[in-house]
Amino acid sequence: MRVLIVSDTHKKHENLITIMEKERPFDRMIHLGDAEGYEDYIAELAGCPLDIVAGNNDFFSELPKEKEIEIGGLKALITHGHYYYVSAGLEDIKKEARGRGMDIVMFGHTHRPLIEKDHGVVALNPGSTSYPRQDGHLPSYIVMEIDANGTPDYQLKYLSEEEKTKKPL
Ligand SMILES: [Mn+2]
Repeated sequence: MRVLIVSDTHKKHENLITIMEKERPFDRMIHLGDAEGYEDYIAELAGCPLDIVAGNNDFFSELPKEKEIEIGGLKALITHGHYYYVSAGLEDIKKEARGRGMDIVMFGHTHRPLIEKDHGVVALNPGSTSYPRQDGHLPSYIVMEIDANGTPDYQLKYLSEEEKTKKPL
């Protein structure tokens, strides 16, 4: 199974579309918030099951604040991250995930990608497809692949300078 994980699209979809075309086929997609009302549009683009949560900019959204999902036998907590103050550090969110017996916790909000394994919990942040804040400022995302034995692999990926949109965001 192949899962595309993105976050923080903020109403700009050019890079997201490029990422989807590059990474197809994928079986499932996860969006970690700040879709800003475009969740139905993004689900249509994805053309596969989409799990999506509300971000801090999703003011009038009926999306859930967080979800516990199962991916290929692994338990994952998905949430935007602001309720766990991820901009200040990952202690709270990792503690919450560990307390709930999660294998994986996925979040966004910081616009800085990260893959971190800590005491049995994998923390994933795909960064932002639209407004990257890490060094280099390339749009980022994560591809999770689970092989036939149920072993997960996580790849943090970036669009190149050539691939990213030239339109001013
Ligand atoms: Mn955001």
